[in-house]
Amino acid sequence: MTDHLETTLLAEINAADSLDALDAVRVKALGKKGLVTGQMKGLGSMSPEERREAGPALNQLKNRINDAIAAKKAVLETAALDARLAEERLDMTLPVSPRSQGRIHPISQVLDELSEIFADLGFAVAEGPHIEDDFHNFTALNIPEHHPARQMHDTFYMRPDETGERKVLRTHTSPVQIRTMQTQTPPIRIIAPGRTFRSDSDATHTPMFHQIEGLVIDKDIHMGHLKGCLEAWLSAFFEVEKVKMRFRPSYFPFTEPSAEVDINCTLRDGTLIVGEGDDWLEVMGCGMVNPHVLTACEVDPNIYQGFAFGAGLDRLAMLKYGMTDLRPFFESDLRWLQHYGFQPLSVPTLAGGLSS
Ligand code: 2NM
Repeated sequence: MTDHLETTLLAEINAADSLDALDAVRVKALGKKGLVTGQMKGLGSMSPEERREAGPALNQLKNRINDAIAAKKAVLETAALDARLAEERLDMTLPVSPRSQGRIHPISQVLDELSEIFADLGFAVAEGPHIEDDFHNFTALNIPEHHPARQMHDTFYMRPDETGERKVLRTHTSPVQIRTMQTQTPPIRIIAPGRTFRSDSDATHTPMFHQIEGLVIDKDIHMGHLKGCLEAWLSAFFEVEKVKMRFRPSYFPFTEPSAEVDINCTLRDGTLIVGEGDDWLEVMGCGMVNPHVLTACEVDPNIYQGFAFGAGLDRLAMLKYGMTDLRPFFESDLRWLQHYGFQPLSVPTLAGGLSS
């Protein structure tokens, strides 16, 4: 009886072709109303002698059925996994789905380009506070109180502090140069890029804008060095062999002599082309650092001279990349950024550095 049952069950286990079918056999044999379970229940009505013989035999049968089910289950699971692996193949040649990506703001882009160009020329990048004291923003730059140049700057003043001192939002990055001259000994070669503030607002002026200034202090520095330096970075920045420049005499309190610099350009089909044609475009101011400025920073003008220059970073970005309105630079409109911004990892955006 048991032998026949075992043979039948083992055959059914062996024939089970899915985990569900195998489970059905398990229930049929060992479930609450299963065949083996039923036989075990019958032990209760046997005589002790019969039970002593039938009990162990039934237990062993139950164990063998259990083992057979476990073995078959392992076989079926392996087969199921193999089938899934064969079916669910990844196609590595499929293109990845596009993900939206941020853009580099044109100001950041242009600053990166200029930092690289000036690094090639041996300049370090210097920074300083946006809220400045009167000395660093004006007095040290040879702009004394009641000097008309102070009115020129449309300064934002902070509320006076306990001592009555009125700090300002820096109107240019020149105070960074002052701080550098106060704390470092020449030779000095720095650029000072950053935010600046003037109470002014139209299509080409925003109350906050960006400047990049440069300063070189050393022995025997003259205007030839200034001219060579400007020619090198303007050519590299506008990506032309050699930019044609024009120096127009000008006035700044902090430089003497002072000049405004134009570059040669032309407008073709609405786009600006630098280095061709016979139009001129003003791009910056410059000059030899006024001895009064050196003295204010405790640099001896009998030993050291230097040149300085300043340009609008936003304006340089507009000229190079063709924006006509400055205001959207600071409106955080993602559509504008998608259009004028730069891909973080695209290769041809960084300046190629200086040729030759
Ligand atoms: C300009 C034009 C000319 C300038 C001068 C100095 C300093 F601190 F050395 F005196 N910093 N920046 C300078 C000179 C800035 O911007 C149009």
